Amino acid sequence: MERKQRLRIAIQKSGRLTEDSLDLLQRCGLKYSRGKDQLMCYGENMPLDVLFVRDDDIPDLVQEDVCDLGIVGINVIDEKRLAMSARGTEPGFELVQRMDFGRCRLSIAVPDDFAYKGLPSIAGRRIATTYPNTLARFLRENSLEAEIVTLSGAVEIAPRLGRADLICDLVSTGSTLSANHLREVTTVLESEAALIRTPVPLPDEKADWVRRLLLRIDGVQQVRESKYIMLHAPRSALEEIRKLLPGSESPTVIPLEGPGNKVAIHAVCRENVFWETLESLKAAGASAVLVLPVEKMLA
Ligand code: PRT
Ligand code: ZN
Repeated sequence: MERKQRLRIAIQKSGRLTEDSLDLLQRCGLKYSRGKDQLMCYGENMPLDVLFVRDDDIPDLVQEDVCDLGIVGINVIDEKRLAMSARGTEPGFELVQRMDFGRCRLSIAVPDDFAYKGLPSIAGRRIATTYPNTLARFLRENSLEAEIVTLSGAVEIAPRLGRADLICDLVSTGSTLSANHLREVTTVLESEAALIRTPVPLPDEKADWVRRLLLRIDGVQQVRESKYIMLHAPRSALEEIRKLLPGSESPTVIPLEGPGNKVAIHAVCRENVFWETLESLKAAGASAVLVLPVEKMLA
């Protein structure tokens, strides 16, 4: 197949999204040659090639039609969009779907000794961030005026260096904030990884592969949390057990051989099954409980 006929997806070369992005593509059935340390991987069993780049470059690569698709954080997408609209231009990429990884939030954090009494406390202050446009929108939406100090990194040390009074940065566990004597006070944006695509119409064959890939991504995301659960229980406990099974629609109920009124219950749970759930199931009369991972699912 000619190169122009092959889909190209940009993913982060080395960072927080790399492993999950590659894992997703592999779960979608992609087999590729070459290691991920190189710039590009070629799909062996699908007309899909993977380009490894810095995450900040992904929206531009899709916009410039170098890549048809990209996986990047909503934080990067939003900042890019807002920066473009501030310049009066329209982004040349579309958000297709949010992913179930790369979760984090863009938050405002203040030094431990900052007397924070709600949002008005940040008015007139200097806020360090690498997301000036997203922060500006937040300030606008909350009718606040503050000085935005745009940095290219190491935002968390800005207050200690006297460059800012507070910060607006990405947070996941919050341990970086506490290590820097900062505390999170409000969320500006909830983020996770997302798939973007070029708005340019693709030739039929490519468009068809995009459609297939999206269906597979859907399937992968659905099974990630899903579990297949099997157990035995007295028929009288059926109702209670059904209520305990997280996110399952209609379980299969199979009568068991032998005396007594026991049944086997099989169900797909679309949420993770925790030990607490198993303990509750047991308390409700379940025995021989098995929880199995689901490998593939096609609705
Ligand atoms: O080199 P390149 O430019 O590609 O990488 P990068 O350094 O810009 O990005 P990277 O790998 O740090 O993050 C890529 C994307 O992962 C981000 O754009 C977010 O969409 C997402 N993400 C998820 C995060 C975090 N979680 C996260 N915790 N990005 C950054 N962080 C930072 C956070 O700001 C803090 O400094 O990680 C540090 C640890 O966070 P805590 O809260 O767990 O301590
Ligand atoms: Zn980056």
